[in-house]
Amino acid sequence: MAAKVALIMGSKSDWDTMRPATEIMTELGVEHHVEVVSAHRTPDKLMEFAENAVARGYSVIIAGAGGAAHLPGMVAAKTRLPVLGVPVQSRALNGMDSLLSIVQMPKGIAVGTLAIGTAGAFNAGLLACQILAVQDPALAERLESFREAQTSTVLDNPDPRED
Ligand code: RP5
Repeated sequence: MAAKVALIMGSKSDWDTMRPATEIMTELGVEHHVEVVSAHRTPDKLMEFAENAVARGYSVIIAGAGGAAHLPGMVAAKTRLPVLGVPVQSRALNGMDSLLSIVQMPKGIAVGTLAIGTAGAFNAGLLACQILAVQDPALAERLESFREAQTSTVLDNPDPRED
C-alpha cells in the first residue's frame, strides 16, 4: 500500500523526538514514509519534495524541526497538503525557538502546530490518522478502539498510588 503520510525532519538528530509519530501510525495501520529533509542544508531537496508531494500520493505531511525551524512553513508554502509541524526541543532554548518559529506563520499559509517534543510528535501522528479517517471507515473504527482503550486504562485504575 502506498504511504499516505510523509514524515520528514530536519536532521537525523530529530529522530528520537519524531519516532512516536511512527509508532501510533503503525499501531493504527497507516502507511508512512520517513525521510530527513533539511530546510537550510538541503533547500533544493525541500523544494523538490514539497512540489511533488501531491503527485507522490501523500495526503498529510508531518514535519519536525528544531531551532530556527523553517521546515514546516517552507513545505507548507509549496504544497496544498495539510502540514503538521512538530517543534523539536532544542538544547539552547528548550524548544521555545522551534515552537515560535513553527506556530507564528503569517496569514495565508497554514501550518498546524503541535506541542514541543515527543508528545507533539505522537499527537501529529494521531492527528494525521484522524484526518485520514474522515474518508476511511476502517481506520475510523481503529481510532475509536484506540480511544476507548485509552479511556479504560484510566477508568479501570483510578488510584494514583497504584501502578
Ligand atoms: C534543525 O536543526 C534540525 O531540525 C535539528 O532539530 C537542529 C539541529 O540539527 P543537527 O545540527 O543536530 O543536525 O535543522
